[in-house]
Amino acid sequence: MAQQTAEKPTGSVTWGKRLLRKVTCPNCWHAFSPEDVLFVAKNPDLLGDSVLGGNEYQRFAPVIFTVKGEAVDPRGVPTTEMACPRCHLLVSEPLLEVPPLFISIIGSPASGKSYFLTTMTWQLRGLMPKMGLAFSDADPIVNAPIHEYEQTLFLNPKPDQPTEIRKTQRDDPHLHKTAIIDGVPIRFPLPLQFLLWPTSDHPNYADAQRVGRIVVVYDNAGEDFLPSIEDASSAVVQHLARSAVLLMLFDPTQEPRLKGLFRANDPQLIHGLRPDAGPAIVVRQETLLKEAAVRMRRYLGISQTARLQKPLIVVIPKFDIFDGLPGVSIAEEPYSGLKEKGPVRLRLADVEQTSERIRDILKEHCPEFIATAESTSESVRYIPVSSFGRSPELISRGSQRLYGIRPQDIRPKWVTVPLLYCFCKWGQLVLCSTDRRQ
Ligand SMILES: Nc1nc2c(ncn2[C@@H]2O[C@H](COP(=O)(O)OP(=O)(O)OP(=O)(O)O)[C@@H](O)[C@H]2O)c(=O)[nH]1
Ligand SMILES: [Mg+2]
Ligand SMILES: [Zn+2]
Repeated sequence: MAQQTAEKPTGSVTWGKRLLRKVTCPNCWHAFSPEDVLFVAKNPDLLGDSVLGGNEYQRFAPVIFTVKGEAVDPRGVPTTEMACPRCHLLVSEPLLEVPPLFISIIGSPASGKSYFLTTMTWQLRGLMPKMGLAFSDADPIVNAPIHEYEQTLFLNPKPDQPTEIRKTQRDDPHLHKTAIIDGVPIRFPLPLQFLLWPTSDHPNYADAQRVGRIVVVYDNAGEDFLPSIEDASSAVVQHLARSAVLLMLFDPTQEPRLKGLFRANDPQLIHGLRPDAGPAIVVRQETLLKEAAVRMRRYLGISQTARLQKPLIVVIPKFDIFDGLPGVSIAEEPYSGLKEKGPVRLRLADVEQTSERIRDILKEHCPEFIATAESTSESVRYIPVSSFGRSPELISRGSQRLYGIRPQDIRPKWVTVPLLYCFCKWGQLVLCSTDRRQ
Protein backbone atom coordinates (compact mmCIF):
# COMPACT_ATOMS: atom_id res chain seq x y z
CA MET A 1 0.00 0.00 0.00
CA ALA A 2 1.14 3.57 -0.64
CA GLN A 3 2.86 5.48 2.12
CA GLN A 4 0.35 7.18 4.39
CA THR A 5 0.23 10.49 6.14
CA ALA A 6 -1.97 10.94 9.17
CA GLU A 7 -2.63 14.55 8.35
CA LYS A 8 -6.24 15.56 7.78
CA PRO A 9 -6.59 18.22 5.08
CA THR A 10 -7.58 21.67 6.28
CA GLY A 11 -8.25 24.96 4.52
CA SER A 12 -4.52 25.67 4.62
CA VAL A 13 -3.19 22.17 3.83
CA THR A 14 -4.32 21.98 0.23
CA TRP A 15 -2.54 19.19 -1.64
CA GLY A 16 -1.30 21.98 -3.90
CA LYS A 17 -4.87 23.10 -4.62
CA ARG A 18 -6.61 26.35 -3.84
CA LEU A 19 -9.67 25.18 -1.99
CA LEU A 20 -12.76 27.32 -1.65
CA ARG A 21 -13.57 28.61 1.80
CA LYS A 22 -17.07 27.11 1.48
CA VAL A 23 -18.20 24.33 -0.82
CA THR A 24 -21.84 24.16 -1.89
CA CYS A 25 -23.22 20.67 -2.36
CA PRO A 26 -24.95 20.57 -5.78
CA ASN A 27 -27.35 17.88 -4.51
CA CYS A 28 -28.77 19.38 -1.29
CA TRP A 29 -27.19 22.91 -1.52
CA HIS A 30 -25.66 22.59 1.96
CA ALA A 31 -22.60 24.83 2.38
CA PHE A 32 -19.67 23.23 4.20
CA SER A 33 -15.97 23.73 4.78
CA PRO A 34 -13.81 21.63 2.42
CA GLU A 35 -12.11 19.88 5.34
CA ASP A 36 -15.52 18.45 6.33
CA VAL A 37 -15.99 16.59 3.05
CA LEU A 38 -16.60 12.86 3.49
CA PHE A 39 -15.10 10.09 1.40
CA VAL A 40 -16.75 7.02 -0.08
CA ALA A 41 -15.41 3.68 1.11
CA LYS A 42 -14.24 1.18 -1.52
CA ASN A 43 -13.84 -2.05 0.44
CA PRO A 44 -16.76 -4.42 -0.40
CA ASP A 45 -17.23 -5.11 3.33
CA LEU A 46 -18.24 -1.49 3.78
CA LEU A 47 -21.45 -1.61 1.75
CA GLY A 48 -24.31 0.23 3.50
CA ASP A 49 -24.55 3.88 4.48
CA SER A 50 -26.55 5.45 7.30
CA VAL A 51 -28.03 8.16 5.05
CA LEU A 52 -28.23 6.54 1.60
CA GLY A 53 -29.14 2.97 2.54
CA GLY A 54 -27.89 -0.54 1.92
CA ASN A 55 -26.85 -0.22 -1.74
CA GLU A 56 -24.31 2.57 -1.25
CA TYR A 57 -20.83 2.33 0.20
CA GLN A 58 -20.28 3.81 3.61
CA ARG A 59 -19.28 7.48 3.80
CA PHE A 60 -16.53 8.24 6.29
CA ALA A 61 -14.50 11.16 7.69
CA PRO A 62 -10.92 10.22 6.83
CA VAL A 63 -8.07 10.28 9.30
CA ILE A 64 -5.43 8.65 7.10
CA PHE A 65 -4.30 9.76 3.65
CA THR A 66 -1.84 8.34 1.14
CA VAL A 67 0.93 10.66 -0.09
CA LYS A 68 -1.11 11.16 -3.27
CA GLY A 69 -3.89 12.68 -1.15
CA GLU A 70 -6.22 9.68 -1.40
CA ALA A 71 -8.25 9.00 1.71
CA VAL A 72 -7.89 5.55 3.21
CA ASP A 73 -11.15 3.82 4.12
CA PRO A 74 -11.60 2.02 7.48
CA ARG A 75 -10.49 -1.27 5.80
CA GLY A 76 -7.33 0.27 4.33
CA VAL A 77 -8.46 0.83 0.72
CA PRO A 78 -7.57 4.23 -0.81
CA THR A 79 -10.38 6.28 -2.36
CA THR A 80 -10.79 9.67 -4.04
CA GLU A 81 -14.58 9.71 -4.30
CA MET A 82 -16.03 12.47 -2.11
CA ALA A 83 -19.45 13.06 -0.61
CA CYS A 84 -21.42 15.82 1.08
CA PRO A 85 -21.43 15.66 4.89
CA ARG A 86 -25.20 16.31 4.95
CA CYS A 87 -26.83 14.28 2.15
CA HIS A 88 -23.86 11.90 1.58
CA LEU A 89 -24.36 12.22 -2.21
CA LEU A 90 -21.34 12.55 -4.46
CA VAL A 91 -19.46 15.82 -4.71
CA SER A 92 -17.08 16.03 -7.67
CA GLU A 93 -13.51 17.07 -6.93
CA PRO A 94 -13.55 20.36 -8.92
CA LEU A 95 -16.37 21.61 -6.66
CA LEU A 96 -13.82 22.00 -3.86
CA GLU A 97 -11.89 24.51 -5.96
CA VAL A 98 -14.30 26.15 -8.39
CA PRO A 99 -17.49 28.01 -7.43
CA PRO A 100 -20.76 26.63 -8.79
CA LEU A 101 -23.14 28.54 -11.03
CA PHE A 102 -26.63 27.12 -10.68
CA ILE A 103 -29.03 27.46 -13.60
CA SER A 104 -32.71 26.53 -13.24
CA ILE A 105 -34.73 25.39 -16.25
CA ILE A 106 -38.46 25.75 -15.61
CA GLY A 107 -41.20 24.60 -17.95
CA SER A 108 -44.44 22.64 -18.16
CA PRO A 109 -44.49 18.95 -19.15
CA ALA A 110 -43.51 18.48 -22.83
CA SER A 111 -42.38 22.09 -23.21
CA GLY A 112 -39.05 20.87 -24.64
CA LYS A 113 -36.73 21.11 -21.60
CA SER A 114 -34.80 17.86 -22.11
CA TYR A 115 -34.24 18.43 -25.84
CA PHE A 116 -33.18 22.02 -25.19
CA LEU A 117 -30.77 20.96 -22.44
CA THR A 118 -29.25 18.32 -24.72
CA THR A 119 -28.85 20.46 -27.84
CA MET A 120 -27.55 23.39 -25.76
CA THR A 121 -24.95 21.22 -24.02
CA TRP A 122 -23.83 19.58 -27.25
CA GLN A 123 -23.41 22.91 -29.02
CA LEU A 124 -21.70 24.59 -26.05
CA ARG A 125 -19.02 21.90 -26.08
CA GLY A 126 -18.08 22.95 -29.63
CA LEU A 127 -18.70 26.69 -29.37
CA MET A 128 -17.17 27.67 -26.03
CA PRO A 129 -13.55 26.87 -26.98
CA LYS A 130 -13.95 29.40 -29.85
CA MET A 131 -14.81 31.95 -27.15
CA GLY A 132 -11.73 31.17 -25.05
CA LEU A 133 -13.42 28.76 -22.63
CA ALA A 134 -13.30 25.02 -22.26
CA PHE A 135 -16.68 23.48 -21.47
CA SER A 136 -16.31 19.92 -20.23
CA ASP A 137 -17.90 17.44 -17.84
CA ALA A 138 -17.00 18.28 -14.25
CA ASP A 139 -17.74 14.65 -13.47
CA PRO A 140 -18.42 12.22 -16.34
CA ILE A 141 -20.19 9.77 -14.02
CA VAL A 142 -22.82 12.19 -12.75
CA ASN A 143 -23.27 13.52 -16.29
CA ALA A 144 -24.15 10.06 -17.65
CA PRO A 145 -27.83 10.98 -18.30
CA ILE A 146 -26.88 13.91 -20.53
CA HIS A 147 -24.34 11.73 -22.33
CA GLU A 148 -27.12 9.28 -23.10
CA TYR A 149 -29.29 12.08 -24.51
CA GLU A 150 -26.40 13.44 -26.60
CA GLN A 151 -25.62 9.95 -27.87
CA THR A 152 -29.24 9.54 -28.96
CA LEU A 153 -29.38 12.80 -30.90
CA PHE A 154 -25.86 13.46 -32.12
CA LEU A 155 -23.83 10.23 -32.06
CA ASN A 156 -26.54 7.87 -33.12
CA PRO A 157 -25.34 4.97 -35.34
CA LYS A 158 -28.67 5.10 -37.21
CA PRO A 159 -29.04 8.79 -38.05
CA ASP A 160 -31.78 8.15 -40.61
CA GLN A 161 -34.10 6.40 -38.13
CA PRO A 162 -36.48 8.48 -35.99
CA THR A 163 -35.48 8.45 -32.33
CA GLU A 164 -36.56 10.22 -29.14
CA ILE A 165 -35.57 11.30 -25.64
CA ARG A 166 -38.01 9.78 -23.23
CA LYS A 167 -40.30 11.94 -21.17
CA THR A 168 -38.54 12.82 -17.88
CA GLN A 169 -40.11 10.76 -15.09
CA ARG A 170 -40.52 12.25 -11.62
CA ASP A 171 -39.00 9.14 -10.03
CA ASP A 172 -36.34 8.24 -12.61
CA PRO A 173 -33.52 6.68 -10.51
CA HIS A 174 -30.92 8.02 -13.00
CA LEU A 175 -32.02 11.57 -12.28
CA HIS A 176 -32.87 11.40 -8.56
CA LYS A 177 -31.47 10.05 -5.32
CA THR A 178 -33.12 9.71 -1.95
CA ALA A 179 -31.23 10.55 1.24
CA ILE A 180 -32.47 10.34 4.82
CA ILE A 181 -32.00 13.77 6.34
CA ASP A 182 -32.89 14.10 10.04
CA GLY A 183 -34.83 10.84 9.80
CA VAL A 184 -36.92 11.97 6.80
CA PRO A 185 -36.35 10.50 3.31
CA ILE A 186 -35.91 13.35 0.83
CA ARG A 187 -35.69 13.06 -2.95
CA PHE A 188 -32.97 15.20 -4.56
CA PRO A 189 -32.52 15.84 -8.30
CA LEU A 190 -29.15 14.75 -9.62
CA PRO A 191 -27.09 17.73 -10.75
CA LEU A 192 -25.53 17.77 -14.22
CA GLN A 193 -22.19 19.54 -13.89
CA PHE A 194 -19.94 21.23 -16.44
CA LEU A 195 -16.59 22.84 -15.85
CA LEU A 196 -16.20 26.21 -17.56
CA TRP A 197 -12.54 27.14 -17.59
CA PRO A 198 -10.61 29.84 -19.51
CA THR A 199 -8.12 28.73 -22.14
CA SER A 200 -4.98 30.67 -23.06
CA ASP A 201 -7.05 32.62 -25.66
CA HIS A 202 -9.21 34.13 -22.93
CA PRO A 203 -8.49 37.75 -21.92
CA ASN A 204 -8.76 36.78 -18.24
CA TYR A 205 -6.71 33.60 -18.56
CA ALA A 206 -4.32 34.76 -15.83
CA ASP A 207 -7.30 35.09 -13.52
CA ALA A 208 -8.65 31.60 -14.20
CA GLN A 209 -9.64 30.96 -10.61
CA ARG A 210 -11.96 33.98 -10.66
CA VAL A 211 -13.40 33.24 -14.11
CA GLY A 212 -13.88 29.48 -13.84
CA ARG A 213 -17.26 28.11 -12.85
CA ILE A 214 -18.98 24.77 -12.49
CA VAL A 215 -22.26 25.19 -14.32
CA VAL A 216 -24.88 23.07 -12.56
CA VAL A 217 -28.24 22.29 -14.21
CA TYR A 218 -31.04 19.84 -13.45
CA ASP A 219 -33.37 18.00 -15.82
CA ASN A 220 -36.66 18.23 -13.96
CA ALA A 221 -39.91 16.62 -15.05
CA GLY A 222 -42.41 19.34 -15.95
CA GLU A 223 -44.76 17.90 -13.31
CA ASP A 224 -42.28 19.00 -10.62
CA PHE A 225 -43.30 22.59 -11.31
CA LEU A 226 -47.06 22.09 -11.29
CA PRO A 227 -48.89 23.78 -8.42
CA SER A 228 -49.98 21.43 -5.62
CA ILE A 229 -47.45 18.72 -6.40
CA GLU A 230 -44.68 19.86 -4.06
CA ASP A 231 -44.42 17.72 -0.96
CA ALA A 232 -42.17 17.65 2.07
CA SER A 233 -40.30 14.58 0.85
CA SER A 234 -39.14 16.27 -2.32
CA ALA A 235 -36.42 18.84 -2.85
CA VAL A 236 -36.48 18.54 -6.62
CA VAL A 237 -37.11 22.23 -7.35
CA GLN A 238 -35.24 23.81 -4.47
CA HIS A 239 -32.45 24.74 -6.89
CA LEU A 240 -34.76 27.60 -7.82
CA ALA A 241 -33.58 29.43 -4.72
CA ARG A 242 -29.88 28.91 -5.52
CA SER A 243 -29.87 29.61 -9.23
CA ALA A 244 -28.13 32.66 -10.64
CA VAL A 245 -30.32 32.56 -13.74
CA LEU A 246 -33.82 31.28 -14.44
CA LEU A 247 -34.62 29.91 -17.87
CA MET A 248 -38.40 29.57 -18.27
CA LEU A 249 -39.50 27.65 -21.36
CA PHE A 250 -42.69 29.23 -22.63
CA ASP A 251 -43.97 26.60 -25.06
CA PRO A 252 -45.93 28.27 -27.87
CA THR A 253 -47.77 25.02 -28.69
CA GLN A 254 -49.31 25.16 -25.20
CA GLU A 255 -50.59 28.67 -25.69
CA PRO A 256 -53.90 28.65 -27.64
CA ARG A 257 -53.78 32.40 -28.18
CA LEU A 258 -50.72 32.07 -30.42
CA LYS A 259 -52.27 29.44 -32.71
CA GLY A 260 -53.02 31.91 -35.50
CA LEU A 261 -49.29 32.47 -35.93
CA PHE A 262 -48.31 28.83 -36.55
CA ARG A 263 -47.63 26.62 -39.53
CA ALA A 264 -50.42 24.08 -39.45
CA ASN A 265 -48.39 20.92 -40.00
CA ASP A 266 -46.54 20.31 -36.73
CA PRO A 267 -47.91 16.98 -35.41
CA GLN A 268 -48.11 18.40 -31.88
CA LEU A 269 -50.84 20.75 -33.09
CA ILE A 270 -52.82 17.87 -34.59
CA HIS A 271 -52.26 14.95 -32.16
CA GLY A 272 -51.50 16.79 -28.93
CA LEU A 273 -48.37 17.21 -26.83
CA ARG A 274 -47.80 13.47 -26.32
CA PRO A 275 -49.85 11.45 -28.85
CA ASP A 276 -50.67 8.48 -26.59
CA ALA A 277 -50.70 10.23 -23.24
CA GLY A 278 -54.40 11.15 -23.19
CA PRO A 279 -55.48 14.69 -22.44
CA ALA A 280 -52.59 16.72 -21.04
CA ILE A 281 -52.85 18.40 -17.66
CA VAL A 282 -53.70 21.91 -18.70
CA VAL A 283 -51.75 24.47 -16.74
CA ARG A 284 -51.45 28.00 -17.88
CA GLN A 285 -47.80 28.80 -18.23
CA GLU A 286 -48.09 32.05 -16.31
CA THR A 287 -49.53 30.01 -13.43
CA LEU A 288 -46.51 27.74 -13.55
CA LEU A 289 -44.13 30.70 -13.49
CA LYS A 290 -46.13 32.36 -10.72
CA GLU A 291 -45.95 29.16 -8.67
CA ALA A 292 -42.18 28.90 -9.22
CA ALA A 293 -41.78 32.54 -8.13
CA VAL A 294 -43.85 31.92 -4.97
CA ARG A 295 -41.64 28.95 -4.07
CA MET A 296 -38.45 30.89 -4.80
CA ARG A 297 -39.46 33.79 -2.59
CA ARG A 298 -40.47 31.36 0.15
CA TYR A 299 -37.13 29.50 0.00
CA LEU A 300 -35.30 32.85 -0.01
CA GLY A 301 -37.41 34.25 2.81
CA ILE A 302 -38.34 37.41 0.91
CA SER A 303 -41.67 39.21 0.52
CA GLN A 304 -44.14 37.66 -1.94
CA THR A 305 -44.41 41.05 -3.63
CA ALA A 306 -40.67 41.49 -4.19
CA ARG A 307 -39.14 41.11 -7.65
CA LEU A 308 -36.26 38.63 -7.79
CA GLN A 309 -32.86 40.10 -8.43
CA LYS A 310 -31.81 37.32 -10.77
CA PRO A 311 -32.34 37.47 -14.53
CA LEU A 312 -35.26 35.60 -16.03
CA ILE A 313 -34.81 34.45 -19.60
CA VAL A 314 -38.10 33.49 -21.20
CA VAL A 315 -37.00 30.91 -23.75
CA ILE A 316 -39.50 30.34 -26.60
CA PRO A 317 -38.81 26.72 -27.62
CA LYS A 318 -40.09 25.02 -30.83
CA PHE A 319 -39.75 28.38 -32.58
CA ASP A 320 -39.72 26.51 -35.91
CA ILE A 321 -43.47 26.24 -35.50
CA PHE A 322 -44.07 29.91 -36.28
CA ASP A 323 -45.01 30.77 -39.80
CA GLY A 324 -42.43 33.55 -40.15
CA LEU A 325 -42.80 36.45 -37.74
CA PRO A 326 -41.93 39.87 -39.13
CA GLY A 327 -38.75 41.21 -37.57
CA VAL A 328 -37.68 37.90 -35.97
CA SER A 329 -35.41 35.31 -37.54
CA ILE A 330 -33.30 32.61 -35.96
CA ALA A 331 -32.07 31.23 -39.27
CA GLU A 332 -28.62 32.66 -38.57
CA GLU A 333 -26.81 32.35 -35.21
CA PRO A 334 -26.17 35.77 -33.58
CA TYR A 335 -22.40 35.34 -33.36
CA SER A 336 -19.64 37.11 -35.22
CA GLY A 337 -16.45 35.27 -36.15
CA LEU A 338 -18.07 31.84 -36.60
CA LYS A 339 -16.69 31.47 -40.12
CA GLU A 340 -13.34 33.18 -39.53
CA LYS A 341 -10.37 31.96 -37.50
CA GLY A 342 -10.60 34.74 -34.89
CA PRO A 343 -12.54 34.62 -31.64
CA VAL A 344 -16.30 34.19 -31.71
CA ARG A 345 -18.39 36.92 -30.08
CA LEU A 346 -22.08 37.13 -29.30
CA ARG A 347 -23.87 40.00 -31.04
CA LEU A 348 -25.61 41.25 -27.96
CA ALA A 349 -27.54 43.97 -29.79
CA ASP A 350 -29.11 41.44 -32.19
CA VAL A 351 -30.28 39.32 -29.28
CA GLU A 352 -31.75 42.34 -27.51
CA GLN A 353 -33.55 43.49 -30.63
CA THR A 354 -35.06 40.03 -31.07
CA SER A 355 -36.05 40.00 -27.40
CA GLU A 356 -37.87 43.32 -27.80
CA ARG A 357 -39.72 42.06 -30.85
CA ILE A 358 -40.79 38.83 -29.13
CA ARG A 359 -41.91 40.84 -26.13
CA ASP A 360 -44.14 42.97 -28.39
CA ILE A 361 -45.71 39.86 -29.93
CA LEU A 362 -46.32 38.15 -26.58
CA LYS A 363 -47.64 41.38 -25.09
CA GLU A 364 -50.21 41.56 -27.85
CA HIS A 365 -51.35 37.92 -27.57
CA CYS A 366 -50.60 36.85 -23.97
CA PRO A 367 -50.30 40.02 -21.88
CA GLU A 368 -50.80 38.11 -18.59
CA PHE A 369 -47.66 36.10 -19.21
CA ILE A 370 -45.57 39.21 -19.81
CA ALA A 371 -47.04 40.82 -16.69
CA THR A 372 -46.18 37.71 -14.62
CA ALA A 373 -42.63 37.49 -16.02
CA GLU A 374 -41.91 41.13 -15.42
CA SER A 375 -43.28 41.07 -11.90
CA THR A 376 -41.09 38.02 -11.17
CA SER A 377 -37.69 39.43 -12.10
CA GLU A 378 -36.06 42.80 -12.51
CA SER A 379 -34.34 41.69 -15.73
CA VAL A 380 -36.38 39.77 -18.27
CA ARG A 381 -35.39 38.85 -21.83
CA TYR A 382 -37.23 36.81 -24.46
CA ILE A 383 -35.13 34.48 -26.61
CA PRO A 384 -36.49 32.14 -29.32
CA VAL A 385 -34.85 28.74 -29.88
CA SER A 386 -35.49 25.56 -31.81
CA SER A 387 -33.79 22.36 -30.69
CA PHE A 388 -34.58 20.55 -33.94
CA GLY A 389 -34.87 23.44 -36.38
CA ARG A 390 -38.00 21.66 -37.62
CA SER A 391 -40.97 19.60 -36.44
CA PRO A 392 -40.66 16.07 -35.07
CA GLU A 393 -42.67 13.35 -36.83
CA LEU A 394 -45.38 11.06 -35.56
CA ILE A 395 -44.10 7.48 -35.51
CA SER A 396 -45.45 4.14 -34.35
CA ARG A 397 -43.43 1.68 -32.32
CA GLY A 398 -45.45 -1.46 -31.71
CA SER A 399 -48.76 -0.27 -30.33
CA GLN A 400 -47.23 3.00 -29.16
CA ARG A 401 -47.30 6.31 -31.00
CA LEU A 402 -44.72 8.95 -30.24
CA TYR A 403 -42.88 11.91 -31.73
CA GLY A 404 -39.50 11.07 -33.16
CA ILE A 405 -36.76 13.00 -34.87
CA ARG A 406 -34.17 11.68 -37.32
CA PRO A 407 -30.72 12.64 -35.98
CA GLN A 408 -29.58 13.57 -39.49
CA ASP A 409 -32.36 16.19 -39.67
CA ILE A 410 -31.51 18.02 -36.42
CA ARG A 411 -30.35 21.62 -36.97
CA PRO A 412 -30.53 23.40 -33.59
CA LYS A 413 -31.13 27.14 -33.77
CA TRP A 414 -30.07 29.67 -31.12
CA VAL A 415 -29.96 27.00 -28.36
CA THR A 416 -26.71 28.37 -26.90
CA VAL A 417 -27.91 31.98 -26.94
CA PRO A 418 -29.90 32.12 -23.65
CA LEU A 419 -26.96 31.01 -21.51
CA LEU A 420 -24.29 32.91 -23.43
CA TYR A 421 -26.37 36.06 -23.37
CA CYS A 422 -26.45 35.79 -19.55
CA PHE A 423 -22.69 35.28 -19.37
CA CYS A 424 -22.05 38.28 -21.64
CA LYS A 425 -24.60 40.55 -20.03
CA TRP A 426 -24.19 39.75 -16.36
CA GLY A 427 -20.91 37.84 -16.10
CA GLN A 428 -18.51 40.07 -18.01
CA LEU A 429 -15.46 38.39 -16.53
CA VAL A 430 -16.52 35.13 -18.11
CA LEU A 431 -17.25 36.19 -21.69
CA CYS A 432 -16.99 39.14 -24.03
CA SER A 433 -19.60 40.22 -26.57
CA THR A 434 -19.19 42.36 -29.67
CA ASP A 435 -20.57 45.28 -27.65
CA ARG A 436 -18.03 44.93 -24.91
CA ARG A 437 -14.70 44.10 -26.50
CA GLN A 438 -11.73 44.14 -24.16
N1 LIG B 1 -41.48 21.54 -33.28
C1 LIG B 1 -40.59 21.26 -32.34
N2 LIG B 1 -40.89 20.35 -31.37
C2 LIG B 1 -39.98 20.10 -30.41
C3 LIG B 1 -38.72 20.77 -30.37
N3 LIG B 1 -38.04 20.35 -29.28
C4 LIG B 1 -38.82 19.45 -28.65
N4 LIG B 1 -39.99 19.26 -29.35
C5 LIG B 1 -41.06 18.32 -29.01
O1 LIG B 1 -41.52 18.65 -27.73
C6 LIG B 1 -41.87 17.49 -27.00
C7 LIG B 1 -41.38 17.57 -25.59
O2 LIG B 1 -39.97 17.65 -25.53
P1 LIG B 1 -39.17 17.27 -24.16
O3 LIG B 1 -37.82 17.85 -24.31
O4 LIG B 1 -39.30 15.83 -23.87
O5 LIG B 1 -40.03 18.10 -23.11
P2 LIG B 1 -39.80 18.21 -21.52
O6 LIG B 1 -40.10 19.63 -21.19
O7 LIG B 1 -38.49 17.67 -21.15
O8 LIG B 1 -40.98 17.32 -20.98
P3 LIG B 1 -41.08 16.55 -19.54
O9 LIG B 1 -39.88 15.67 -19.46
O10 LIG B 1 -42.38 15.83 -19.66
O11 LIG B 1 -41.14 17.62 -18.52
C8 LIG B 1 -41.31 16.30 -27.79
O12 LIG B 1 -42.39 15.57 -28.32
C9 LIG B 1 -40.50 16.90 -28.89
O13 LIG B 1 -40.65 16.18 -30.09
C10 LIG B 1 -38.41 21.70 -31.42
O14 LIG B 1 -37.33 22.30 -31.49
N5 LIG B 1 -39.40 21.91 -32.36
MG1 LIG C 1 -37.89 16.13 -19.93
ZN1 LIG D 1 -25.50 17.52 0.07
